[in-house]
Amino acid sequence: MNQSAAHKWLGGKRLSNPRLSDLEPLFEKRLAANFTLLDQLFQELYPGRENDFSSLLERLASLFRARPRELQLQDLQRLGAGNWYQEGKWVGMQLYVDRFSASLSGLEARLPYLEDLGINFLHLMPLTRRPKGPNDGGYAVNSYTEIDPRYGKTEDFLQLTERFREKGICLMLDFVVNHTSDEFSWAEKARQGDPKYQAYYYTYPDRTIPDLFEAHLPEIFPETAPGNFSYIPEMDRWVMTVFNTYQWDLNYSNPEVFLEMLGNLAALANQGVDVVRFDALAFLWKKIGTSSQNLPEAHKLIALFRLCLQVVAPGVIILAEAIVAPLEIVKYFGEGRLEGNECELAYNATLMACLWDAIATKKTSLLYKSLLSLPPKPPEGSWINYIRCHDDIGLGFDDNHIRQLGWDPGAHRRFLLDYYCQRLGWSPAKGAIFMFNPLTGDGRITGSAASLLGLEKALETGQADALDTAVRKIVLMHGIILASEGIPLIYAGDELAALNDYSYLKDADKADDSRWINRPYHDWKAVASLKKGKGPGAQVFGQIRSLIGLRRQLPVLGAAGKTHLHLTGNDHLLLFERRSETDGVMVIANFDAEVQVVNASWLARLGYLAEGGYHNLTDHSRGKVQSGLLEVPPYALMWLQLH
Ligand code: OTU
Repeated sequence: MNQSAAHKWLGGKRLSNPRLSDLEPLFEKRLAANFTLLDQLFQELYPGRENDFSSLLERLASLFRARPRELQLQDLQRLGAGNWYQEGKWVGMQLYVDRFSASLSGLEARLPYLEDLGINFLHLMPLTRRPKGPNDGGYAVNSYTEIDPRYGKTEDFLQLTERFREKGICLMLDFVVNHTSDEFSWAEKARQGDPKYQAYYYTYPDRTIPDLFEAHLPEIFPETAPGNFSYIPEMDRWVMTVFNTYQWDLNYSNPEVFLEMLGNLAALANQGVDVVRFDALAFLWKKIGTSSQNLPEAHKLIALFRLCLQVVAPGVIILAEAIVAPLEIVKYFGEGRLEGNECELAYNATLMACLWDAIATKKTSLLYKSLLSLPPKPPEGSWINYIRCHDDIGLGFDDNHIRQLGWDPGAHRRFLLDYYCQRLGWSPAKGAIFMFNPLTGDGRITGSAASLLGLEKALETGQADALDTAVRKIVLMHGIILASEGIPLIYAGDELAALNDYSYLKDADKADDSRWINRPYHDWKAVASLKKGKGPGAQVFGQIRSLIGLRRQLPVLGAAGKTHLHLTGNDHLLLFERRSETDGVMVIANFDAEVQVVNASWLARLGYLAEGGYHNLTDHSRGKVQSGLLEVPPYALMWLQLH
């Protein structure tokens, strides 16, 4: 930390916007506070590029000036309030605006629905311009800031973010930081032969370097985009395309790319975005001879973005979209000197994958093993807890854990794919397989929560007990994320038990991507009949809504409670406690089709039973304990409060 060093780099220049005169000293203060690490990381990533570092400092000054005053003030409030994202009040939903409400103004009209459900944190899927043909649901970007006309105008978006601020709704948007579309202006110029922009991507005149990379790179979309490079005839060069062929990987070894992308990030923040989801951030740095995922340089680069935001928009936080091995995920909160300087939020992909494992096996053994071996996250970091998102469900377990349970990792993964992807006649699940790779046997799972949990099949057969079981499983899964530490995030439609959407098969631009099966259009007819409805949709909605309400009433389920995982010896159950000094909730979930039992005297000793009876907050049921055992019905979710 060194004020005068920062001053020197700025050439002694002072900021001149008079409207911000009262905020002005903040820039230098913040820069000075972050200068040492910023300087170190920049020199390590870009040795000998002093001129680019001066450009970075100048850019930071202008980005600071460009931040709207209202947001500057919000930054100050948030800095004063501490870790605002760790307050217990947040309950999130993820949605595609076109599929939920047709447009941005339509979304404004639907806010009462979300408020009634208890949602105050929204992840809106990509909104900016994208190619007309296949565009990976907007993850191929033609612009980082211009709203795609299909959603409305930029003014509609700005108006919406203002409404969100009035109502206290937190807005999360994507920053597709790893790649642009092949129609992005830089890609266009590269294609026309401009060497400056060819150097914004990884482009090569022949296969020599691509082949060296390929020797160690896995394939992300092996069915539809095999390999990691695409030949572009117009420029007669190969370009790195790790995801789809129309998504060109940005070359962050070029400091100009970092500078430009920082501008795009700040512009996003300045539109009123509170949480920036760094898409595919594990892939940001490439190195021959490695898988080019989770490299130390990627962490440094993310920290560099974070430190720059710390100077220009410190109220804005970053979510790590790192759907990677359990031990790698937690590193995105920042380790060592990067602790507290990387991402504030990360997806709890380990919990997510293990919950699906528990449903299929009816056992919680792998869930416990994975959770117990997770390194603790730093106190500044928080999880986003979810049961599924717009993507596939990957089987992100540690093979060693599977082995330690006496199972064979290959066979276990095959079983899960078979169970969820309709290869076992007896399985209630109705999902689809995504990106099966015959070489490795790897594949991922797609499907809406309700269809994966048996509702679609139950409706087809009309069996009442199967219907009831599916509803219980949907509530069970949501009840766990709603009682977990961090921000729960529900996928829009799952609260209504939405089934798979097969309409994508008729759309040539989507038909080869089975993730569209789990991105249904919101069923407003079902919403309109909720009051009268007694069907599974209405049951699920009613119960999820009431669990959200309970979460709000019980501060211990929010920020106040620490988490204690309890091993009971019964491998069909998950038991965890949220505990503060004065309050506690014991969460009990039964993943089995039979009644399972918990030792009642142990529960009583901890304070979760009174006068020999229990009170389950989730359905207000009360009951007596018999023969010293608490009975947990099939697929039941219990929240017991400390007496
Ligand atoms: C992300 O996911 C997005 O969530 C996807 O919707 C995009 O298609 C993709 O990036 C490209 O922008 O491969 O199947 O962590 O799992 O980053 C999903 C690795 C994906 C990947 C993840 C990626």
